[in-house]
Amino acid sequence: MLVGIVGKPNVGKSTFFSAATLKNVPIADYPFTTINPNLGMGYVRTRCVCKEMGVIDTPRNSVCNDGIRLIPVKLVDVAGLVSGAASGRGRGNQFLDELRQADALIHVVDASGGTDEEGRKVETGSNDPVADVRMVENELDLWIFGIISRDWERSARLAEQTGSSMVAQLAQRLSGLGIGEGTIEDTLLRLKLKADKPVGWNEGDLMNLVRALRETNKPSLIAANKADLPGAQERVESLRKTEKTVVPCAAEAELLLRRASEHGLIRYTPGDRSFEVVKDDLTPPQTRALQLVKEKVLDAYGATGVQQAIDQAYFGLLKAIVAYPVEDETRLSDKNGNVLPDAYVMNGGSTALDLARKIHSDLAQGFLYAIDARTGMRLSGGYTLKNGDILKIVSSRSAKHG
Ligand SMILES: Nc1nc2c(ncn2[C@@H]2O[C@H](COP(=O)(O)OP(=O)(O)O)[C@@H](O)[C@H]2O)c(=O)[nH]1
Ligand SMILES: [Mg+2]
Repeated sequence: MLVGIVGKPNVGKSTFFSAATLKNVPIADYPFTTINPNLGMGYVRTRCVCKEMGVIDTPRNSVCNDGIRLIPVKLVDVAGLVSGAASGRGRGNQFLDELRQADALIHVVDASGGTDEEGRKVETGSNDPVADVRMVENELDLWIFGIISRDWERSARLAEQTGSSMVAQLAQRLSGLGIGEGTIEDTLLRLKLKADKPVGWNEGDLMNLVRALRETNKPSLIAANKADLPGAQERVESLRKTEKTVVPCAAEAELLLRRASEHGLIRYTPGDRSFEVVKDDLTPPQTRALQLVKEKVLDAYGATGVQQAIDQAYFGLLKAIVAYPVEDETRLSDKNGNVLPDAYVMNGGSTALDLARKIHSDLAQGFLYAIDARTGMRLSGGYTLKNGDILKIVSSRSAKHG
């Protein structure tokens, strides 16, 4: 699973990405190093099962801070989108390539209204972020439209003449986006477009199809960033009138808190409502900066919003769940005695076999059954994982860990 950070230039995407991927808590087994500067690991934040199970855990692939589990997830900082990007303007084609791989989008807007449509700095409040949301969505739609509509009339006619469904052809065109036949069939049905009569579809029909496919394939939420600036609160409210999920956000504040925590000035777990100063000789500028974050962000909104946006993208939009594989189902440990060593973020609907596959292909190939550590019950490979499941995978082949 991969979440993309999108938006027009200068809204704070890179600041969001830097804050989200800054490691202010060390992880023992770090899952991957940066492949390119735009792709990195952030965390999702979830209540760990350690408290419920009454154990003190020793996480390896993730972190547990007093019962809060931070689990690495992938994020991609997509190049800024401007009007015309779909036809190659700006860094058009680059953003499309980065976007292709994303399963969901965090759409960052400038809630202070202080950047124009091209990302130039303007007077605070003079730009409407709702218009920016539409601009970016429109670019995404035009891009998908471009993929679908190429040589459309001829293909549609040919399909009707040969009596072949448009579903397969659309799926082929959209395979790069990972949109399969099932999604296309459902969407056509919902829009009452006949798959075997594509000649009758007009441009409006095609645009509706595109929009619906985008919403399914790239579900998104709005991170209303720069919420610390004057007037942002009003624009957060107006965004809430038109957008489904709006998370007020202050990426710069989150970056500051994570850095301060990394340097031992404060105690702060990403997503916390507050921080605690632990170093007693802060410089006056440090004290002032932290005080501002507290007043303008934490007290005003309850959090910086960066962690909340990521959690909402994974658990809300993508309906992800967390599973804890163990090798000893009574001690809840691995072979080396690490308790609840790993936590995996998985697609909603994943099975016990999917979990085995995620750990090691050998484990999946020799899959016999899984054991639910809570109940001791045996589960088959087709068992659908529930959030917080702790499972031992029993396999005829052993996986080599580490
Ligand atoms: N006040 C304020 N400024 C921010 C915030 N996040 C980013 N910025 C500033 O917005 C400008 C653009 O940020 P950047 O991350 O480079 O934007 P990008 O072009 O979307 O990647 C920079 O000057 C940041 O310091 C925020 O939460 N609050
Ligand atoms: Mg940037």
